[in-house]
Amino acid sequence: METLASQTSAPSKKDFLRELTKAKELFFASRPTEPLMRNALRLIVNRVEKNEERNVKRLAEIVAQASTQFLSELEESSKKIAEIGAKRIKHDSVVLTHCHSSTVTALFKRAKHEGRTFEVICTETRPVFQGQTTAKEMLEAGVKTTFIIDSAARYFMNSVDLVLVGADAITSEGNVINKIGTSMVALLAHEARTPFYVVSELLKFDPATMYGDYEKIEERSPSEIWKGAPKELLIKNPAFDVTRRDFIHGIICEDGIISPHSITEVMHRKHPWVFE
Ligand code: RUB
Repeated sequence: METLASQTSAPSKKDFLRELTKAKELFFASRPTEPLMRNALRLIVNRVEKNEERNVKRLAEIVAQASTQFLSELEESSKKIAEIGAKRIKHDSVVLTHCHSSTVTALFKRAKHEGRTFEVICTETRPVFQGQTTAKEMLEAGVKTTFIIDSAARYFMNSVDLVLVGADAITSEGNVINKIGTSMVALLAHEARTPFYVVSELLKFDPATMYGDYEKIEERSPSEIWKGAPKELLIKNPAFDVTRRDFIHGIICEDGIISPHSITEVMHRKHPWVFE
């Protein structure tokens, strides 16, 4: 958006807004399960629309400012989340995580920095093994780490004190969309009575779900699962799944640890522009 804005030759604010909206729609279509990106674009277009300025060059500067502000607020949120969430990591505890979430690993690093001793169990996260990224990052941070196959999650769940996962999207009902397998881990945690928390910036909230839309689940290439599979074989590769709010103890976000039920209310208070 920033590049588009800096290179624009739009003669008027109306044309500039048309260009921005077109680009926004292209980005929206590029990744279906990405509300954070959509909220960033919403913020940028909203800032331009609301500004009294009519000069296109200055409006382009507003685009740049809004993007920088969005990114720095996101960084701030991640720090705040780590600060809040690290307190939930008890001494000598075992924490399981699924996939790779930079928000979750920042929280782990903060807990480690504060001197807590804990262990992390990472699921490998088939088909593309993002668990390896988590495992490497944790080892580099000096955290004792165990790597398991996804289907061993129940085997280990009884020795886990806490489950922390990231989020790709949060719906208006407080359900969470995250890497495929997350809802299975949540069910296991529920059955073993292990607290299950989602660690996420509020801006992963998808306002479209409020107005009836379902969060779309991105379907990735079958070759990620089996290269050279028999041609007649049907392979399905959904990248994400939905974890119902009933299985989520809380969402650890920059506003504190909130109930998934309160997400819409919190968003109305903190980021009312997402609903516009
Ligand atoms: C990554 C994934 C992560 C969330 C949150 O899946 O599901 O848990 O994106 O990550 P993929 P973060 O690798 O397929 O995108 O906290 O870094 O935003």
